[in-house]
Amino acid sequence: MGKDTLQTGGRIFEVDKPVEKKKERALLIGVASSSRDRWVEGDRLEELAQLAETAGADVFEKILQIREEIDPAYYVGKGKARELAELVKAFDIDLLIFDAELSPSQVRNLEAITGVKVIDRTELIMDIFAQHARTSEAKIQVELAQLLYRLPRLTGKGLELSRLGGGIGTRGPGEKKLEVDRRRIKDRINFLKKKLMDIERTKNLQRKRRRKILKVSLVGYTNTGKSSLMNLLTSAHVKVEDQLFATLDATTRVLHIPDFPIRTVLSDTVGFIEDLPPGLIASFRATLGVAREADSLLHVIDISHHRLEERIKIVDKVLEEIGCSGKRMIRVFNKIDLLLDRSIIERLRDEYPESVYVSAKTGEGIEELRKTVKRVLEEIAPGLQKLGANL
Ligand SMILES: Nc1nc2c(ncn2[C@@H]2O[C@H](COP(=O)(O)OP(=O)(O)OP(=O)(O)O)[C@@H](O)[C@H]2O)c(=O)[nH]1
Ligand SMILES: [Mg+2]
Repeated sequence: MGKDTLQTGGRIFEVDKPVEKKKERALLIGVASSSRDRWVEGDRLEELAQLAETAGADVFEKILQIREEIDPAYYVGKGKARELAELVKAFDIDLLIFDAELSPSQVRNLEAITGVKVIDRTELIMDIFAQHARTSEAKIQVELAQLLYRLPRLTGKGLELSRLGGGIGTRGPGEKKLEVDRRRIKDRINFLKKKLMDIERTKNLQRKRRRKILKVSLVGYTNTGKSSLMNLLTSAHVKVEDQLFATLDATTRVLHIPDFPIRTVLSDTVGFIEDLPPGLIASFRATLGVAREADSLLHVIDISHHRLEERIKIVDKVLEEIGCSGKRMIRVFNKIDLLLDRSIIERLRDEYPESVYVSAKTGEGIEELRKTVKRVLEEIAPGLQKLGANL
């Protein structure tokens, strides 16, 4: 197989010549405001690459630019934009993904200069949600979030919501639907909102009927092992994938706790991520309702991730945003089988008194998790125990 090389901006790129093209080839671009920030942005680009792969792209290269101020016209500056155009041409790139929220004019200018589709982090996340949505509830929620994101990005000059080509960043509401005018999009938004309100009302009724049941909910960053733990702790068969946002629906199953008299259920929920688009959080209100209604939360954390403390903060913040702060929470540090050095566990135990260390893969620590859940439920349901015997 032949190689292509291209030198640009002091870097040499070498890649196999594309033989058969199936996936969209994506170039990822991030900007750090100082060289000190480059590590943080580097990590974010790493996550963006994972998101892009989950969406079905073939990540060609990640480009990190240090730039004190964002260019209002091109985000990265015109010189860099020209460089991107060169790369696009030389390497047959289909798609540019920016680790930012781009303004409509930045997208337009970048698409004009490079000739390919340009999307940002929010659109990429929404695309994954659109691809993974299975139930009608999830589909409605994603469509609503996408329309809410795109509506203010419409300009009056005939630029429709439809984008260059198809594929990543264009999924969700069909192209036809996107070409309708603002008025009809607003009508559609109102219609979807009403439908979601109906769903929420029905769910609230169901929950009221289940009031005498104790509810525990798994929450946490995406890909930390929530669904794996759900399957281990209950008889559920939730899809487990090494992908971001594999789960978009809340599954609820009976959680059997030995010698515990109150019926208890466990729910799996959609994962969180840094900069989760606010439209998505708002749209997923009904699905996230299970976390809001829970008596206790199991916050699942991937202990092998090098930025786990930041991720804990991100999840805590989202939980606050969706009205879950102040709930009794057990921190479940998962994937301990991946640790080379276990001394981190002692440090985390000091910092998080209510924490458990498990591996959904090997089963290590699961008994301790069950015991901790039982102890916490006994504490939050005093007196209910005697009552519960009759439930
Ligand atoms: N090594 C190891 N891998 C694990 C463990 N638990 C889960 N995984 C893997 O981590 C990946 C994500 O697991 P899931 O259970 O789908 O994670 P999730 O939190 O439900 O992810 P989303 O629904 O996408 O947010 C899968 O590839 C799992 O096989 C563990 O304890 N150890
Ligand atoms: Mg899951």
